[in-house]
Amino acid sequence: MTITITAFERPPDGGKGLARDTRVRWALEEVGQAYEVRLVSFHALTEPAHLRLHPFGQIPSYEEGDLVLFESGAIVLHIAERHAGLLPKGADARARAIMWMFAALNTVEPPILELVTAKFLEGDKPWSEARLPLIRDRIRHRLGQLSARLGDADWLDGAFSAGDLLMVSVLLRLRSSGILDEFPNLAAYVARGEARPAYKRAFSAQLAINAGRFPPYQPEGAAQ
Ligand code: GTB
Repeated sequence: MTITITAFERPPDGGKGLARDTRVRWALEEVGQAYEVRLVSFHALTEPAHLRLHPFGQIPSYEEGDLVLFESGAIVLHIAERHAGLLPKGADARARAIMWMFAALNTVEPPILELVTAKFLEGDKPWSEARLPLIRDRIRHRLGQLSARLGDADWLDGAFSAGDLLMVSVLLRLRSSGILDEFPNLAAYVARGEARPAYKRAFSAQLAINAGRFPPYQPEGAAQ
């Protein structure tokens, strides 16, 4: 059955792979599933045809026959549950891998998103300057805990899993802040993720959309 995902027609990051279609592409590449991409404009996100797929008017969405999904975490979990390669076979290890997926999205990603919001969407507000150091420290605190747990392991719990895929995807967004480099084992962890052939294919695929589209499109207030 054909799998179709949505992605930005003009990704605001100009090809850094930071939009959330990249993690879905990566999961599909890891399990060897072919997929098609429907590119959508920011205007199309608000139209009924897209809102029928995604009630919040965002990307990515995922279509497979009659199944329509949104939320990148739910999509990655769906892919991981239906194809070998992203979740361990043993029930306990599988539960832990899913736990790391939630940890990535619910515990590590929120302060990182706060930083993105404060810098790019609220950078002109009077409180922004004072708020940034607080957010950075909140991120450092969380990364310190994650770094301590990872230690010198390659992945969070044994073999690479969907938990690592989401955690690396979330941490990637910190690169330009310099905070990731304060935690050498996390920086190396992210580099290991990026070195996976499946990630490279996913990254190249999203980059191809951007070819010839620099400088990046800057929609007002869009896209967190
Ligand atoms: N919780 C949802 C999920 O995980 O799928 C969040 C989806 C989401 O935020 N989608 C964003 C979107 O569609 C794109 S990924 N925004 C449009 C809107 O809300 O109107 C977020 C994103 C966008 C751009 C960059 N970038 O340029 O660096 C990075 C991440």
